Amino acid sequence: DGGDWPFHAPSATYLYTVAGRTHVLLRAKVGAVAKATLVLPESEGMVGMRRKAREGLFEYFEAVLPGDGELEYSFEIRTRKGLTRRMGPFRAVPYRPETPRWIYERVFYQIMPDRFERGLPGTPRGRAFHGGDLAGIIKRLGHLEELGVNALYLTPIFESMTYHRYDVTDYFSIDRKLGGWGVFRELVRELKKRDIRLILDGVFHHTSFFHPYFQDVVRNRERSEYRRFYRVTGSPVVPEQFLRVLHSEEPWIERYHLIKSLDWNYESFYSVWLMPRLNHDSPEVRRFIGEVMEYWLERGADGWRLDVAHGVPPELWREMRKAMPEEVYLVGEVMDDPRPWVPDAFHGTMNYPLYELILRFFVEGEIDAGEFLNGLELLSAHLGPAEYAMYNFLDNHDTERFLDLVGDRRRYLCALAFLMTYKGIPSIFYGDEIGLRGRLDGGLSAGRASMVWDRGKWDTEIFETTKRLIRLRRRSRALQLGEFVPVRFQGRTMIYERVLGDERVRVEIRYSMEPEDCVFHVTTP
Ligand code: ARE
Repeated sequence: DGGDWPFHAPSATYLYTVAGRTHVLLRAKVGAVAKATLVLPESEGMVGMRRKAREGLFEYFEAVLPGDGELEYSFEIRTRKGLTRRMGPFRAVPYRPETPRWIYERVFYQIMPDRFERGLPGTPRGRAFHGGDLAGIIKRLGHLEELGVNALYLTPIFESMTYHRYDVTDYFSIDRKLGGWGVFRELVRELKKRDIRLILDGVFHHTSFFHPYFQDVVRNRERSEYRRFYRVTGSPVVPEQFLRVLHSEEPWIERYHLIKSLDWNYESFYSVWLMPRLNHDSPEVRRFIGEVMEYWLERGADGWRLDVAHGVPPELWREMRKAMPEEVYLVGEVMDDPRPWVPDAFHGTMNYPLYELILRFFVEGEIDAGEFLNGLELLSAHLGPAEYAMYNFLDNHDTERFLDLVGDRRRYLCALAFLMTYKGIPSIFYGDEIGLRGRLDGGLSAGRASMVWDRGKWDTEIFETTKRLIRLRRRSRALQLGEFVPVRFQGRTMIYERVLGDERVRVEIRYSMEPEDCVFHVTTP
């Protein structure tokens, strides 16, 4: 019956190339296909397809071939009921993602500047502001070099009122508290000298309430030339009482919380009044975003991490992408299904689906290696070629520290070994490399403790192992771009290889739920 025949089309999802090889995929109803074979022109023969992953009703089959040119092929399908049929022929040029070539050899380091290091004397220090700045980063570039990372992701650095700076008041200037434009220029120079690439955090879902455009809307309402920049939902934009509290003598943090319980008439990020949402349908807003992005690319940034990207229509990002040079790395902060966003709106997204799998396998121990593998392969089938450009992490400024979650140093290092030997661009959140711990009460800012510079307080085993894994990653093209070949995934053991041409790297990771009982080996047979 018709439902037993699988589906294939020569589109990006089912036919693409990476690093000189071609991936061919088929989707079938679970259990319907007994055997799938890729049939190539006579001289090249037949290739058995591997059952890659399953999801609900469907499963995927895959064959990987050397070469990346035009392909002529068909499939031979044997159904569970013993029927055999040819599908095809197809003749197509595999989809080739346009990705900046420099990203593959990179390991990212993420810094939240306020929490890293003070370089300028005299910056005020409190519970919110810890006083880190860009001069502090320059001062510690030696640390980045020693660690071996060669790309940097900075959370926002533009003028704003909070320590995290996700409420931007001026997109064209570097926050004075961070050292301003002069120090930024020096940072860019120092990074270039060391071949460390830089991506910035672009907050274009919302601005600060105190951005001059929104202030103009609050003051002039319908008469404001910026009224179409935001999503005002009624009148007045903010009620009298809101303004009274705002302009009262109370300390800023008191006013911030008092206003929370009032009403206002504009859309905002998660109902945070400080962050009014931009109107992304407006051509002026689109032009503005494009201008800001270009401005900092011209001044030394190599790419953008785009905040709340999933809260902005994908066409806007596609438009931006088209206007940017090919070498600009674009990463969207997308927490759920990445499929609407890659590979055409962004090169990659922050890999939350992978993070979730890692948590379930390494932290909760709730899935076994077999289920973990199925999750990986399913994600791989969804991402296609974009999986090599995803921004992979064990934690970041929005999560708890992985070490706190897993509570076990050995298992932390095993998870790190996995991250460094898997497909996608690995990253380290500042402090992870020294075993920095966060607060254990959870919440959004649990992992944002200040970096510790007293070496006596570092976890040297974590530091040395992190360095070793980064070195391994950077030296091996197979780890960066190789095919992922599962060898054994059973219980809490996984063995896989990464293969690129003649280079073959074998990774073995085993753990039990007993404390400090995890080992990994990375070998080149
Ligand atoms: C602050 C406090 C919070 C408090 C909040 C509201 O830290 O404890 O609840 O205020 O008063 C930035 C700051 C945050 C700040 C926030 C609001 O870094 O510290 O929170 O601004 O002022 C969702 C979004 C996702 C977003 C996360 C945080 O979908 O896009 O929430 N991530 C980005 C940045 C953040 C940044 C912002 C957005 C705002 O990376 O750092 O916050 O510019 C589930 C949901 C997700 C949700 C997630 C929250 O998984 O499915 O949608 O993500 O929980 O972790």
